[in-house]
Amino acid sequence: MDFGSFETLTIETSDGVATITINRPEALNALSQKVVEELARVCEVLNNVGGSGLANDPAGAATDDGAWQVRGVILTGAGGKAFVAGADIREMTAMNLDEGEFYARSMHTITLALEALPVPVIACVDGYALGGGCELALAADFIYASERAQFGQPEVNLGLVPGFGGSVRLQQRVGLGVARELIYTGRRIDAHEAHRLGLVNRVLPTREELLAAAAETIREIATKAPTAVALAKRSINEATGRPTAEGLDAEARAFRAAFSTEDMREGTDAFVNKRQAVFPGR
Ligand code: DAK
Repeated sequence: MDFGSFETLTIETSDGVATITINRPEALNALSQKVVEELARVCEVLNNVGGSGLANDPAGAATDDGAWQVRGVILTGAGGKAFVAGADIREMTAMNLDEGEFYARSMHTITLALEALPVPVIACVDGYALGGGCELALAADFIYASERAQFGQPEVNLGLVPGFGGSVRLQQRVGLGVARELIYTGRRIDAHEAHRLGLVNRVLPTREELLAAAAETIREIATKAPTAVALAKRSINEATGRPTAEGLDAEARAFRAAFSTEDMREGTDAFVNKRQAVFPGR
């Protein structure tokens, strides 16, 4: 899988795990326009995982060999001090209204693109995840954190409000009351409080253990049917925030699509015949 070259990101793929590292440690990995543009490019490439058309129709996945060479994505920040310390405040002060809107829309596109990827994304937060950084982490499927992680939506300190989806996704993750308190106070919380609130799935002592735990989870997911995982992700995202009946409708459509996959035939046949399933990924 060819990602091209980047100024502000590094991408490594190993054993089905693609690790995207935002690499601007001198600015605590703040989301400059360049970072946003490069993240958009990576998402475009990753959207082809599983074969052409998979993201839109897992049941019609292409059959090319190695189509599922990436089974999950780790999103993290370089330098050990920050995941992402937010929007790039310096750049932002120079933006006019149109540029500000373009910046916000580009970031929205990225968070939606991460949610639309046919494989799970785990944000590995080691250090600060503030403002746009917390919002970027919230666009991942779930978050693992190191002991030194700190989360917050400090926009009110700058006379701003969350602009990259925090008003929507934070309340979905932690509930309305907690989201309101975090956004109105701009308060920072540590990894354990974030875990207690349901913002973070797991807390690991060190960066190495954090990344290893996320890779291990992706390898566990990689033993499952790729089309089923993709469809489950899609139906969960489609159901989020919708009335129950609409969520159930999304689930029923995903179930129907799963029924038309070879993965489903293989998985159910393997169970009935008491053998290990070998999923073709289509
Ligand atoms: N942007 C740019 N540079 C940043 C930065 C940021 N968000 N955060 C840190 N840096 C830079 C610092 O300026 C410093 O650079 P030098 O002075 O060395 O050149 C370097 O990173 C190291 O930072 P510090 O010296 O401040 O490090 P400390 O350990 O003392 O403090 C800190 C770490 C994370 C507590 C502190 O840096 C901090 O408070 N940073 C800002 C955190 C923050 O407020 N983040 C939220 C940003 S607001 C919009 C849509 C969305 C948004 C806005 C608009 N539209 C609709 C247009 C989103 C807004 C946000 O995310």
